[in-house]
Amino acid sequence: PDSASGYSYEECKATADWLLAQAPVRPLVGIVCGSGLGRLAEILKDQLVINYSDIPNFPQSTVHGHAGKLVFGTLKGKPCVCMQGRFHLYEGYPIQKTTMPIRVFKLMGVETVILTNAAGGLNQDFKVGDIMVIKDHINIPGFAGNNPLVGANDERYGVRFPCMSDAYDRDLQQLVHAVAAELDYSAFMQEGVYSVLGGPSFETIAECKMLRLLGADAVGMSTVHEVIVARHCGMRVVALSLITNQAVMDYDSEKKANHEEVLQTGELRAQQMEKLVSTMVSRMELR
Ligand code: 6GU
Repeated sequence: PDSASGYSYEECKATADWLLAQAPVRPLVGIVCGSGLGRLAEILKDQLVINYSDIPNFPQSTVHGHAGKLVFGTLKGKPCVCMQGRFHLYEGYPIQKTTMPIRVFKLMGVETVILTNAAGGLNQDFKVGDIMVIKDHINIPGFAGNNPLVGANDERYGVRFPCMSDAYDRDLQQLVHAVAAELDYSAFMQEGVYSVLGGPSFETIAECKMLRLLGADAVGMSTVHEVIVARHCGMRVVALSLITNQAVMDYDSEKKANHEEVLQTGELRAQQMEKLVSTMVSRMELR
């Protein structure tokens, strides 16, 4: 293959330039909204909303609970772009396609990426509605060779073998916790390790136990591939998981993971997520 992205650098650049030509701002912060968290995009001021279907080269979003819109605007005066709806492996895209928008972020000038997702809690201390600041990840699809950087490396983005031990920016993690304390959210803030699976089926009980043994605190179907691509091209990353349900860990449990519960919990915490992210952005030191 002559491109690691599923799209060439030139295609991503053309998309970025097409967007910048109409965007009201040149974004420095890129935000990705998880399942049930799409309302985050609606708090941007002076918005320009563009449907994914109108953007040259853009993949299309297919999931209920995930709109397919790119929203430009400002948060507390800071120029942002927000993906309302992201792309997942389980939708059937090659993994390089799911992360294409992250490279478009980079080529538009974004320096800091804020990723949100809905996740199942594996850590028994976590409660539904907790917000976990991701401090590390376990990339299960990556173990099987499904990594978004597979293929020829384009040096214009980054190196062949990027470091991931510093993937989640420590200063930004501290910022989330500081902002959460100020907002009086500490009671439902957690930190931990996010493990990603391909989905779309939820985990079996044995798989949940395995992930917990491996050191994972939460499990989901997104984010990690975006983090890898963002770090490869040198953007700072901060990521938040909303614990929308407890992963089922024992055979006596009557509980069953389902998408409706995921969306409902999203609704429950939507306002606090919005406040947390917007306050964080307002405190970020940007160029
Ligand atoms: Cl329990 N598992 C996965 N893989 N993703 C989720 C989830 C569970 N809950 C929300 N998203």
